[in-house]
Amino acid sequence: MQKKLLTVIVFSLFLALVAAPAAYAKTILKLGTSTQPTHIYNQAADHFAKIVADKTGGEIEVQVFPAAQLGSERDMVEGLQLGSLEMTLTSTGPMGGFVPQVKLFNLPFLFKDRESCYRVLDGEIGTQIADRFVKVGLRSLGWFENGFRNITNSKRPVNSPADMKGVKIRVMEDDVFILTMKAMGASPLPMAFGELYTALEQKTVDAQENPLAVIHSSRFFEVQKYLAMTGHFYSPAVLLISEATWKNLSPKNQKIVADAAAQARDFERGLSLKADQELEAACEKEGMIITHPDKAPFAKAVASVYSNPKVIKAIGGGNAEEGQKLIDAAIAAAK
Ligand code: EAX
Repeated sequence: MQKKLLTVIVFSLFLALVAAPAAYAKTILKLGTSTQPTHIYNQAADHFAKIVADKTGGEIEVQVFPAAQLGSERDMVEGLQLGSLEMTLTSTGPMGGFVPQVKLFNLPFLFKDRESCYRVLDGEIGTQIADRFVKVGLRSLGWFENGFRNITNSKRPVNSPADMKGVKIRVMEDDVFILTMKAMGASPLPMAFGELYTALEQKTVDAQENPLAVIHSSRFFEVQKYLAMTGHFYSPAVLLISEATWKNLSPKNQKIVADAAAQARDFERGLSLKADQELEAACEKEGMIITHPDKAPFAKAVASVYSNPKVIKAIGGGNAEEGQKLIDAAIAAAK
């Protein structure tokens, strides 16, 4: 009898140690994005998921939900704060509403080239701004890339700011984007990305601006005839994890997740560069008429955004002096 009891206890212990972890310890991290499945965000998210699965032996499963299935970029970031979503890869479009200093990166023509972007984002300025996410329940796992944004429209070829006059253009939901397009002479309308294709199709707006990787994967060439390579904004993306989720990971898994994110970031930046090299021709093949305007008149037209007191104060999180310091530091580092 005693022997039988012992066997039962030993067997139960065995089950608890061996079977239970496999059945109960699996962590699922849902990761949402706004863009189409073929877009570089989702290729990078899949890459990240694979590394995490391999390195944790399947203990952590990252599930990717593209195409705003889980809501707009803003909704998803809020989801991370509320605990209804674990991860998102988003543009800075909505991020100024959570950490105002992020608006710094929304300034037009701030960066010269990719080197200059990475120097600022991966250096002191980008790191200090990313560190602010923790206070609002979010944790940055690195600055990814959306890319240099170009203007598409259904009206006319754009060669100078004069061609943008009165053009109704959808912008991301941040006042820096709105003010920039106004300074260019256009009529901006802030709108979530998920509504954009239909808005272009139904002519609610004439124009939009996005990197080639977004324009091509979202098939905007079906509803927009003209593409102008203005590169007026550099749009970073950020991989975010809910701070509550992060805290629940073991130190070992935190390291795996952070390392996988760093690898995915480099992978994604590579895809973004490749997209810029290849997708102009691909858009042309789809029937778009492409122009390469001189950027100087555009930069001149939007220079007033940098001296706008509202913008300076907003970038400083309500403190104009702080904002000006950040802008000056970014300009110097981006040179
Ligand atoms: O983050 O809203 C936008 O135009 C963004 O560039 C897009 O959703 C990718």
